[in-house]
Amino acid sequence: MGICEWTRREFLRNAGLAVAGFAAGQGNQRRVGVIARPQLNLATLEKWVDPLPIPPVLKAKGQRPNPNDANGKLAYYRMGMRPLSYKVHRDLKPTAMWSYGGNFPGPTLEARSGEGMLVEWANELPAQHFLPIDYTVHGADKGKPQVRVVTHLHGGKVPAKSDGYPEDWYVPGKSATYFYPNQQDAAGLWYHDHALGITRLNVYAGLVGNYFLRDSFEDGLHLPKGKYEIPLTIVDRSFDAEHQLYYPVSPDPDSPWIPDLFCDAILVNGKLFPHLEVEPRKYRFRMLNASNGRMFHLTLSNGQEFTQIGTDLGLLPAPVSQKLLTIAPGERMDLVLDFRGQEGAQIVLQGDSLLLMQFRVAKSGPADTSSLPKTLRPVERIAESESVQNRILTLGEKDDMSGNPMTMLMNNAHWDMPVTENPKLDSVEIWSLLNFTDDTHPIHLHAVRFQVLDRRPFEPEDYYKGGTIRYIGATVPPAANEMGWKDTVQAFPGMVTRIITKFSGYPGRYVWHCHLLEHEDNEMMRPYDITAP
Ligand SMILES: [Cu+2]
Repeated sequence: MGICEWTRREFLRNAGLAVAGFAAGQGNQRRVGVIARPQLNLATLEKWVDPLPIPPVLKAKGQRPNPNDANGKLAYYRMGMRPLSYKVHRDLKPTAMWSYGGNFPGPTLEARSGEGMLVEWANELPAQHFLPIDYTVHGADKGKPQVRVVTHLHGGKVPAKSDGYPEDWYVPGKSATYFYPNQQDAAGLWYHDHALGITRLNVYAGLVGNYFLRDSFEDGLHLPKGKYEIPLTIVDRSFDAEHQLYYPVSPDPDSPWIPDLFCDAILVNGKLFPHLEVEPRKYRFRMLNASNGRMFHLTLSNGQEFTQIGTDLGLLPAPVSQKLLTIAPGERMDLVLDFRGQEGAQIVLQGDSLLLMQFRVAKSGPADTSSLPKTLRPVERIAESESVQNRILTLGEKDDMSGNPMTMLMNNAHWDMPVTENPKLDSVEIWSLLNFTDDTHPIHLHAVRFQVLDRRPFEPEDYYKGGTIRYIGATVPPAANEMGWKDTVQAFPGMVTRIITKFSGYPGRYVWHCHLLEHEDNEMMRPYDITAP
């Protein structure tokens, strides 16, 4: 019955300090979180009454001097973060949210590869937060201002000082102007808040938006575009009986942080149960899972396949068609859906017993002149032999004496401990992510694009006792739709997930972290340095 529920696990534990989760799913228990206010009953809402909104594209406000070229100028954008009162459904009262540019999702930024730009991210929010801050979480202590923001361009290859480092937050009335070089391939990037200790609350409040980077290679494919290219930004939320955002809390009033968040009100581009009128032709959908913690397992009600043409950071070598899409928080999927042959049909996008949106296919329409080529963009595989370092990195959690998760850790290290990952600029490394918990953690590296090498089950206890990895199953190659460039990888429980990347771009301090925002906020994030030679 709970609109939101969260899990607390009873793991094998060792004096309250063990990194938990020796075996995937072992002794797992789910408890319903504290719902302190009456909740909206979703079943009473009429479905498919609101049209799917398309976020506006932000226009440049002229040009500003290029910080890296005394004679050059760059397009300049200004994005204000401010409160928004927004009806997520025709029959609901407006919901108080926070927004980029007065929109949820925020206005889309359109960029061209090779053309840098400047974005001023302005904090125009009030001084008080409206969601439950946990002052015991690292970086969110009572000495800090409640409302702190810093924007990260997820997927961007960006100089460190423009990356949105979690400690680079600023308060209402302040702003930061970031330089985005756009020296990378066409891809669906996105921007969102990244302030230390309260990212989960700022994103939940509404601070997310899309950033589409385009290039001439992609133009040459003649994919569906214009009104036939549509962003689908998916988030789960919970609403109270007054139709306001509800973020559940732990039973401990002094520490309201919860380890996982799964809500069952699903917003697509900000609306509950929206519909989209489509023509019987190909559409390109830029799907983003901007949820705090929910992974979606998506299907279409008519059994139709999704054709995936791109991953987080660009086009796949060839389209991949499948009936089930699993998309974790932080991931993007570039999709083509062909509604030809579905004239007059009403098709529902659904998953995990949740209804997301409806496509209404017209009985006829103009001719489709777009293409879906059989091959897209070559993705040259990085050879393992190029790697100069294989880092073994653990994903775990620390539990209290009752087995409740207290902190999520990577490499058993806290945020403020010295940097341990320090790859050299332009060097290739393999990172092996050993997942000791029973969650899939979507692990995101800033600044780089990587490839998934493989996954393989291992015996956690051997690693604890002797520091050695003993594999207990066969190597699983990446799925066909993971064979492109990625910046977020699903690290499965009980598995070693290996990724390979070249740390090209800019030297400086970045972060890598779990993109389950409840984990990220509670120490499942680490600084790392790309070091100049
Ligand atoms: Cu995690």
